[in-house]
Amino acid sequence: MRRLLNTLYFTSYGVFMLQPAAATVFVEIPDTGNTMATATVLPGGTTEVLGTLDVPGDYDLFRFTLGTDFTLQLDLNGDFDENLLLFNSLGQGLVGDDDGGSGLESQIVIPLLAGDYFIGIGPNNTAAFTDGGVEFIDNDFGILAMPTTETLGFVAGEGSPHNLTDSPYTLMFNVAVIPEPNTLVYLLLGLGLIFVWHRRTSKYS
Ligand SMILES: [Ca+2]
Ligand SMILES: [Ca+2]
Ligand SMILES: [Ca+2]
Ligand SMILES: [Ca+2]
Repeated sequence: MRRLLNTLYFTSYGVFMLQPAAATVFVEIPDTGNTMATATVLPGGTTEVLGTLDVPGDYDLFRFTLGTDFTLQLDLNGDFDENLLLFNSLGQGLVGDDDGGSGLESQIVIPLLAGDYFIGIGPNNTAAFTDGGVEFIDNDFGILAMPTTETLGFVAGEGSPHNLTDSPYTLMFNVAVIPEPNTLVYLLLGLGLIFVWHRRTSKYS
């Protein structure tokens, strides 16, 4: 069944709500760091981040708070081959995505518990490294069954740093609304009864 997507926002208390109005945009000025310690904390209410890979070797890390359990959808669009990485509050890897969206764009859809998370952004071959420089998750990993045991030190390129300049991107937060299994059963049951009723009335009319 097609998932219904609604934009959401998290309030100043860090609680995500279904969004009734326009997007709340955060602009990455100045450049956010690529380490847990230097990651920009997104303000409550942010639904969209407008960022830039300004100079060669610019990788971006953001921190945000999820106030309620949600199946979150992250979409990263730009004019380069986007990569997206997601970490829990400890900096352990949860997801790496390269081209999960349209074309080369990145998309992550994952059920998350309330808490703090980090999002890493870069072009193709972006990966996460421990403080000691050991790579533990990259853009091609997909959703992990369990968080990695390693802890994030920084995000960077797997090989040589990228050579992009002035490359803007948009990161969007959405909630994937998936019907409860019970709701689906009742819906199908209802459709079945309507079908039977229709056949009966057709037969006797
Ligand atoms: Ca940047
Ligand atoms: Ca940066
Ligand atoms: Ca990509
Ligand atoms: Ca890749």
